[in-house]
Amino acid sequence: MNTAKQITWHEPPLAETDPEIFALIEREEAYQRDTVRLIPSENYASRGVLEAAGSVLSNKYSEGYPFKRYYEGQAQIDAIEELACKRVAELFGAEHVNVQPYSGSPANFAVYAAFASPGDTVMGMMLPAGGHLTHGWGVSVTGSFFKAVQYGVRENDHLIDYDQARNLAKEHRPKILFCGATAYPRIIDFQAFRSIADEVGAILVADIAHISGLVAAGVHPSPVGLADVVTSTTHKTFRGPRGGMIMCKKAHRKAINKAVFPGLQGGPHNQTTAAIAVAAREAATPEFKAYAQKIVENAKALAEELNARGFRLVTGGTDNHLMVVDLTNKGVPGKTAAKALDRAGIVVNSNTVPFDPRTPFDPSGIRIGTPAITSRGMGMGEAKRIGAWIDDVVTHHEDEAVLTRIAAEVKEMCSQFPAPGLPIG
Ligand code: DSN
Repeated sequence: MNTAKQITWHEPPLAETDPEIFALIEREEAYQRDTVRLIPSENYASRGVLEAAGSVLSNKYSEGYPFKRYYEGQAQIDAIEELACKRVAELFGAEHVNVQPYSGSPANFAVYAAFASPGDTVMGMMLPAGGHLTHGWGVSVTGSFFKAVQYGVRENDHLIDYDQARNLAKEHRPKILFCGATAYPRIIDFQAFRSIADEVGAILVADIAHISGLVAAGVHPSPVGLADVVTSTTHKTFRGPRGGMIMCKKAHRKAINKAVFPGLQGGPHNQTTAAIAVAAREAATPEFKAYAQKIVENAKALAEELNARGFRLVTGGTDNHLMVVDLTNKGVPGKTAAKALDRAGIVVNSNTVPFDPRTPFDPSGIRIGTPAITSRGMGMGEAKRIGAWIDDVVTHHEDEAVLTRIAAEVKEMCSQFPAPGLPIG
């Protein structure tokens, strides 16, 4: 671990004990340093977050909750978990917090375990409309263990079809109603979902994995206090470690805790818990608020640039950290474009667009987000430059000379914006 204090190790370093893995990590560092990372669910965690996540806390087993463990020797672990929960609760104004879910999917599974039984009806947004696998999509166990009803977006403007959601809820009366998305570029109306859930007596769950950093900073309306349960990963706009968390009303504390442990998981990943605490502290600062605002400004600037260059954006633009670009009019499939962009040092993921005639593995679009470039301090000027590069790559996706030239330009720009958490290379 690379800490500020001088450490003398009695063991040889990883570079000597496992040069293969060491070399791959070094290559990944260079990749993350020299490329423009636009996958909206990725980010750069701070050095502090990485130090906590790579710490000796990984050596501990701590089944249970603070001061009610099945293992001894928990003095530090209890204090760390309490601090993590307290910081997250204060940041979001949550009545109860559980930071033990291993990631976002386990957090969502815990909600099913707490409030539904196999065969019950549940409801969420369909994956091709921008929902998540765990919101009841067929290939997920949430779509096969439960009777999952799926709402989507409107055909004319690709905005969430709240009327359809209400009608389906009234018809099927789900026990759980999920809202939240992984590829939706607009503000989510949590109040509308609250009223739908109330009409049918459903538990309302808001999955804010993508936007939790924006919510913490007040840049996106918060569902905390409106939804019965709020789930999130901790590594996207929140800029923490790979992990998950659940916030809920006090009334649901017992059900949620029991579902996470012993319902679904064993011992929590204490190194992740500590790193979540570090991230929550960072997210409470004025700098983080400014960061979250800049994420959205940069996304809007990039969306404008792409619009001006004839790209078709789902819903026409963005209000948050991401956009989905339908490449049909450019005659380039999403996967082909994403691969060419990667060769040019611009990392995105291919993505289905609403009502996509193509397959999920070879869809019509790409998904682009600005959390990671904003963490490096890039601004609207860089966002617009990136838009121009994306246009060049899509137009010349088979021209390796163009891709190589752009990769060099990207690397040069990246060298001016050191990434948090990475050694200076
Ligand atoms: N985390 C999701 C994303 O990339 O948006 C997928 O589960």
